[in-house]
Amino acid sequence: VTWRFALEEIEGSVQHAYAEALKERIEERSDGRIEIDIFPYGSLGTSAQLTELVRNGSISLAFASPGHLANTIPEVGLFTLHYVLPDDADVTREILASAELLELFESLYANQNMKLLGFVPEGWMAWTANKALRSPEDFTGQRIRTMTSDMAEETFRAYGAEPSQIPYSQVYSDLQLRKIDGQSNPVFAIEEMDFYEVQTTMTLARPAQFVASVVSNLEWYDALPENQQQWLDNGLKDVAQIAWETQEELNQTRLAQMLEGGHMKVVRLTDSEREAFREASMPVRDIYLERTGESGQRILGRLNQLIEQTETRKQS
Ligand code: 6CS
Repeated sequence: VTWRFALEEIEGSVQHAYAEALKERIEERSDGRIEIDIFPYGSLGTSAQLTELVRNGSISLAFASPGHLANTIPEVGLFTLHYVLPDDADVTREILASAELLELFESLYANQNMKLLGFVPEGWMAWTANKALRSPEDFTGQRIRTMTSDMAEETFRAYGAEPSQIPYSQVYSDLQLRKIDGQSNPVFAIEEMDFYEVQTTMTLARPAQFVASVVSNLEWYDALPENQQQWLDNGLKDVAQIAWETQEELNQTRLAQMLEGGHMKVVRLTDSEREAFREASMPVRDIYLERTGESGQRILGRLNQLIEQTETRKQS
């Protein structure tokens, strides 16, 4: 049998490394009875289209980034909020890998005919533009590209920007043609999508991790023979760690590459500069809660508990 796995990123990306690692494990464990066919970004469609293909069963597995998925599942808009997850990368990694967090979202995905298989952090979001973005005021009037959901726009609107939703594949040309002034993505992606060629400045504000989710078609997953389901579940656990290490490495080496190339100015925000953004982003939590009601309240509350528990455990 062949499992089709569709990516929202091109070859050489974090998602690609994840898919390759999963493919290797599953093909090995199944003694070649299962083959995984990987479709890098561009071969099948935009993120929103990939989600449709999973939901209708045309493909078995796909990445679905919350920034694109939040119109379908408002609660995942959580991951578009800024300064919600802790600064400590280890705490964030643990929380995103925890069964407790997955459980909070499982039924929301299931209602859309998807099985939520995991959350994959891909590194800190960085902002690029043709100027430094040191304060919310610097965003005034900036046309900022966001992922394709209404929730993804809200934080940038709170900063005073003019956000617009654009598919990933269109970002480079829109920057080049100056239809937009800036965008937000992890460092590795800014390098591999060549955004640095058409932007002068990258601002490192560490506002949020880029978080993707891995999904499958729900009926497909439920119909898998038990041993295949186990290979998949175990494979996913193994590759979580690999994905984490890959993103760390890619984000570091590609930052160094872009710095060496002298393509962009890189600005790192101080703690007090970050604090101003944190404050400006707070009202967006109310917008999230308005759109998600009790369900979002439960998720945000439980997330804060998980953060506290994990931080206390780490300290002791
Ligand atoms: O900005 C985006 O749309 C995309 N960015 C990354 C790093 N992965 C997938 C997502 O669709």
